[in-house]
Amino acid sequence: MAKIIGNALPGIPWQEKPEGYVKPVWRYDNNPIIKRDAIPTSGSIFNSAVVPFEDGYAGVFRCDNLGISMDIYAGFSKDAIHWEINHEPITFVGDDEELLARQYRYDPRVCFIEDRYYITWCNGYHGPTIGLAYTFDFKTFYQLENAFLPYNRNGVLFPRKINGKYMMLSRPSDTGHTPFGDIFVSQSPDMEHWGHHRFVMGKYPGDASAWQATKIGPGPVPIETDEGWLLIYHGVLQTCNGFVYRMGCALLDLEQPWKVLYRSRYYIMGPTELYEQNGDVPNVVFPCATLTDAETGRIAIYYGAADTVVGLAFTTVDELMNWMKANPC
Ligand code: BMA
Repeated sequence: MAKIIGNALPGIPWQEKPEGYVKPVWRYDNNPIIKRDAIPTSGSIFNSAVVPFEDGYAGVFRCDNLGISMDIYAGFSKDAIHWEINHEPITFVGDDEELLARQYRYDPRVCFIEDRYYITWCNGYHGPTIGLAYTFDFKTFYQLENAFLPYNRNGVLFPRKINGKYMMLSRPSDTGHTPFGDIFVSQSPDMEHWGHHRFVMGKYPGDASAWQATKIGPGPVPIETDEGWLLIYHGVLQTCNGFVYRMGCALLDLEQPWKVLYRSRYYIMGPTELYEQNGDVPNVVFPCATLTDAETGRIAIYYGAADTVVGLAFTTVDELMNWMKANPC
């Protein structure tokens, strides 16, 4: 049995795997948990991130408003299923007006490190790059320097320093709906200067794992286990009907996370439900966060569905480890 290294969180959302179900990830039976119009001005709420906070949970939510302006909003919950999302987007404080000027913000991730919650997101700055900020209370958000030059998406921090350095996964890209993309890791002594970039893994060549043949990108904050960093990521296949986004998993070396120990040949979840196949962008499941319970190995996955709503799904550390090891790339 693999062990999650982290806090016991017995209160996270959970449902047992349905009898006879053979896949490694199963959905919450009352999905989607956040509807597209959960706040008055939202046209869709999807790729979003949640964390344990105080005696409940907090989150940062991607809401595209009725002008299709993409922004990120703070929200709070007692049970991590029913959410109160602020009606106004996050405003950041900081020293540099140029940095604070908003173009667009989307696909947030939230990562608790040491004493604060870091937010990363896809930040418009003459093209998409990785915005970075921190908060202690989900009320005041301090914006830091963008991590990288454009063009980049899917900045995902590791939840602790590794060999004395902060580490961030990302997916260098281009200006548009990038038809390519591999995962890299970058290192920083101070959350400002990022370097020592290392290639982690790329799109899969050939048809043995075609669900990840076009591009891949990191999803939730990696989960530390005694066997390595468990990474849930998205993989994309370009079809004659557009991109299809699915979820997969990989295990990265604890000390050198650019070394891939396992990678699943089969996806762990794809868009098969109506709310995943049908929406503003059909056939998308896009994971951005997990809640984990170290005691039981339970994992709750938060994902955007069809770029329209937020879904919740469940798995365990052993389900994913066994799946990867039984079906390696
Ligand atoms: C990606 C990002 C995601 C989105 C996905 C599917 O390029 O823009 O926000 O969920 O496309 O449209």
